[in-house]
Amino acid sequence: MKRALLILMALLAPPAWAHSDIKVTDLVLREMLPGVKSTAGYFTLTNHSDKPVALQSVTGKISTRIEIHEHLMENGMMQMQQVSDDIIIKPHQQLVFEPGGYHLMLFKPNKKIKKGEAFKLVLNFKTHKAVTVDGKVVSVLEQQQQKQHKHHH
Ligand SMILES: [Cu+2]
Repeated sequence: MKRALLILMALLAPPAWAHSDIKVTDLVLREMLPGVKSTAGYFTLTNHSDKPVALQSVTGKISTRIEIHEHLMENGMMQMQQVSDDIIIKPHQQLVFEPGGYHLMLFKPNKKIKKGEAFKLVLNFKTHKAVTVDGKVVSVLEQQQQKQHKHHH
């Protein structure tokens, strides 16, 4: 009886984490390679709310130019292009930025991006307040291992 009541309460009451209905995990930037003026970033975004959200842009102190890119097959060749439309994430849907798909491109960062460094990025949405996310700079190898690890689950 008591247990059933608890479950009912859990279903009716708004969860304690209701304020953070957009969850962003695994934000990484790839370490910058010598002689290259840009680098890529990846993360996983989950929309736990009951409304769709529209990701408009990503900003941060680390660079004045951060773009959202996607990979497209064109004439049998993998091409990369900037995403101009908002990315809509439906309720309870996940959006994964990963190699070969959506990714962040960071141009001319304000400092050298070195492995192990921490940084913050801000995700700007159309109808939702901006979300600040902590990230970590990883080496190309670490980033590949992280991806493989994820795919095992
Ligand atoms: Cu790109």
